[in-house]
Amino acid sequence: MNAPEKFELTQVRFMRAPREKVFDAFVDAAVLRQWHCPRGMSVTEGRSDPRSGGEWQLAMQARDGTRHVVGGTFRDLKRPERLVYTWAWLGENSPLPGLETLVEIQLSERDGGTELSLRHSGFPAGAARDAHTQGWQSTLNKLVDHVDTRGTAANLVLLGDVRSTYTRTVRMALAEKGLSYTMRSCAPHAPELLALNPFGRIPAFRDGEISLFETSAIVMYLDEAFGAGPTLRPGSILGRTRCEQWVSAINAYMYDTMVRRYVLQYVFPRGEGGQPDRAVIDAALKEMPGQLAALDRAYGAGDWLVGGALSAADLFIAPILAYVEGMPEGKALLEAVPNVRRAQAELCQRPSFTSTDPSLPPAAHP
Ligand SMILES: N[C@@H](CCC(=O)N[C@@H](CS)C(=O)NCC(=O)O)C(=O)O
Repeated sequence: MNAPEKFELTQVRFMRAPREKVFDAFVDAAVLRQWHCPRGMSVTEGRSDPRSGGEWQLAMQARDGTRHVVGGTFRDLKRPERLVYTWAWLGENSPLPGLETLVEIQLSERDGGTELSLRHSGFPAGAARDAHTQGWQSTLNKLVDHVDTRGTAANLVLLGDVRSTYTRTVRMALAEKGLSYTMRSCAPHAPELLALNPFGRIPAFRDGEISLFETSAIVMYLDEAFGAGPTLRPGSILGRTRCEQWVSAINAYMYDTMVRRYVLQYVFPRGEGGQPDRAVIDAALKEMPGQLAALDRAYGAGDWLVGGALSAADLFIAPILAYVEGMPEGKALLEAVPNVRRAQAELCQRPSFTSTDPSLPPAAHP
């Protein structure tokens, strides 16, 4: 059996910020309140008495109102390089009642910024350590957002190709949420991509140490982890499930028909003599009117695929329709679906759409 002291975690993070700023972020109650909780939560109360033997305490609140209180005692404070304090969950929601663990933080200067090394020890089991690892990863992302000169772009990295419709969907979601990020150009199945997505498709996404693949999962994460901007999933059960229904249909059938078997046949012709494969295109063209008519009925007189506001479903379909429109049969196909055309024209006005136009010069893409 493992001895209890074996159950500890370490995290190492670089941030473009002076050590003093990082140190103060851990001990100044006003600053702690701005970041010290995982994404999607908020700090509702915080106090701190930063001297050896002084106490600190924070209350964090989840979206559903659940309150988690944590606190402890400062043991060692050597600004700006070392900080040691105890950590115990308090109150009725404590996952580890009566247990005191230890946090040790070392701050070193590196490349004009700070490397933070954190050790959290004293967990009774691997499950508690792993839950705290996830919590720290997310919480340190918020610290980096807060202190790093690049803001969220120090954490949020999108791997993909600005020409890919799925990559554009995520970029539109990031723009709608007002989040700055780092775009890393990456081809499908490139080693860097495969390290994050075993299926090799683009896009993949990182928030600090946390990584995700599949566009709908990434969009859901952005929506739930960041309070800013419009919510991309409707609030009602029916709205949310309808949104999921359209995202799923776009993923399962419409992308395949409209992009893979139509647009891409023109853009990357693979037929005889380097020509588009007519048989493949004609087969896709047979399916497209039915799919577009289904979309047309869903829009009805409104501008949004689901409910009365923008949702993830609109972000999935808009980049696909934009490509279809530019293809030889595209205009005629869209002529037949006036609701789709009207809704798409409305969406094309949004800054999230115009700023992610794949034909913009490379410098325009973050
Ligand atoms: N279901 C995936 C689909 C992603 C996808 O198919 N991306 C295309 C580019 S738009 C791709 O990587 N294609 C390369 C391939 O199929 O190997 C998602 O939602 O992210």
